[in-house]
Amino acid sequence: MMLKSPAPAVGPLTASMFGPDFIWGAATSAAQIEGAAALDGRGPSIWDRFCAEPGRIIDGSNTDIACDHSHRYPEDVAMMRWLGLKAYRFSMAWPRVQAAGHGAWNEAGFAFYDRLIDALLEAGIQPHATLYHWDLPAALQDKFMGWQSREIVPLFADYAAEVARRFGDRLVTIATLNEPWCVATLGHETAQFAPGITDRAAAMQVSHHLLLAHGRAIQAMRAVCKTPLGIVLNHTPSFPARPTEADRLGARLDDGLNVRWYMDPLFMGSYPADVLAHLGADAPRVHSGDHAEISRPLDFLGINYYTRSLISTQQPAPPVPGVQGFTDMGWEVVPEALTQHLARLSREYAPPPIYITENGMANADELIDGRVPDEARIAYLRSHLLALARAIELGVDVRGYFYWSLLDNFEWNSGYAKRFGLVHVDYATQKRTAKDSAHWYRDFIAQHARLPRAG
Ligand code: IFM
Repeated sequence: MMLKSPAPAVGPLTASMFGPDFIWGAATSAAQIEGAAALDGRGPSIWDRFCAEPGRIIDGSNTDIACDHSHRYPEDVAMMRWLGLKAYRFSMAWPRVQAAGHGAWNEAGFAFYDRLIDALLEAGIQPHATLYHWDLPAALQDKFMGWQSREIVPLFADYAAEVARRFGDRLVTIATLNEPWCVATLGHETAQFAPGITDRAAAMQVSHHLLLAHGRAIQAMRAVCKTPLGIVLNHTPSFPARPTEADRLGARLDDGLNVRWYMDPLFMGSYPADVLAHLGADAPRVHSGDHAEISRPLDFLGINYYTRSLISTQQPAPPVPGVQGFTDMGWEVVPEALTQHLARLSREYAPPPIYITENGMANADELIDGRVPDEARIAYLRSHLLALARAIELGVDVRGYFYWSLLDNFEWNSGYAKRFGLVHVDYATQKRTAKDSAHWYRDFIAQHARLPRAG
C-alpha cells in the first residue's frame, strides 16, 4: 500500500469559485512588524528578552525596529487599499497597552491601535484583531512564570475585556490567541521560541492555561461587546511517511498533539484520551469546570495552514512520492492537504464558520530593478486558493482568506532571513515594493469584485 496523499487540486482557478461575500485579506502580527519597542510606554515582552539571548535568533536580530509599522502604518494601509484588500488581520501587543500585563493601561498604546483601526475603516478595510500573538509582557514571565501559572488567566481576560470595550464596535472579529500550539510546544518544550524552556510537562500545562484563558476571555468579551469572537489554530495535518503500522500510529499521535489537543477541548469539551495516556505524568492539571469554560461557543474558527507533517519511525523520514516542492522554510508544498483537512474538520467537529487566517510561503526573493519576480509565491497562492475552492465545493463553510503576510517581517527565530510578504521590505531604508505576487493577488481580488452580484 502506498502513502495515501490527497489527490492534487488541478484545473483552472476562477474568482467565481468564491461566493460574493468572500473576504480577501492579508495578515501580520505586532511583534513582527511594529517596531517602536520602547516607545510611548510599551513594556518589554518575552520576545525582546529572547532576542537578547545569544544564539536564539539565527541572524542575531530583534524586533526593535522591524518594519517600523507603528510609524509607517498610513503607508501600509495605502498599500492594502491598492491591493484591494477587504480585510486586514493584525495583532495587538499586550505590553504596548499594559506594560506589565496587569495594573495601569497605557493610553498611548491604545491610541496607536485607535489610529490604525480608523485608518483601516477610512480605507474601507475591515479590521480583524488578535489579542495574543506571542508577545507576552516580560513582567508576567518574571512574576508568575508566564503561561505556566494559572494566575495569568484572569489577567488575560481583563486585557481582552478592555480591548473589546474600547474597540469592539469597530472590529469585525476578535481572536483570542494565535497558534497556542506554538506558544506551548515551541516556547516551552523545544525552546525554539520565547521563553525558551525545555520541559514537556510545563508545555502541556501552558497549553491548558492558554485554552482556559481563551475561554475566560470569550466570556469577558461577550459581556461588553457583540463582536464575533474566535480563536486561531495552526494545523499541520500528519501523514505516515511509510505504509507501516508504526508510522500510522506515529501520525495519529502527532495529529493528537497538534490538532485534536486543541480542537477536542474547544469543540467537544475534553482532551483526547489517547494523548492523555501518552503524556502520563506530563498531562496538565485540570480543575473541575475548566472544560465548560474552554468549550464556550465561538462565532468563527481561524485556521493557519502551511504544510503537512510526514511522520516516520525511520529518521530522517524517507522520501515520499509526488512531492511538489519546498518553500524557503523547508516546508513541503501540499495544497491538497488543505482541502482534505478542512473537510475532515467540518465532518468531525461541525465547527463555526472558518477563516483561513494564515497561508503563505517564505521565498528567497530578490529585488531586481525595482521588481520582485516571485513566481513561486504566485504558484503557491494559486494552488492553495484552488484547494480552498475545492473545500468550499465539498460544503466547508469558509468565509475568508488572509495571506501571510502583507509585509516581509521578523520571522521569529529565523530573524529577517525569511521573506513571507506580498510586499518586499528593504530593512535598511524601510522602502516597500509590491512583489509580482502582490500584483497577482490584486488582479484576482479585482476579478472577484467584478463578478455580477445577485439582486
Ligand atoms: O510568521 C509566522 C506567524 O507569526 C505565525 N504563523 C506562522 C508564520 C510563518 O512561520
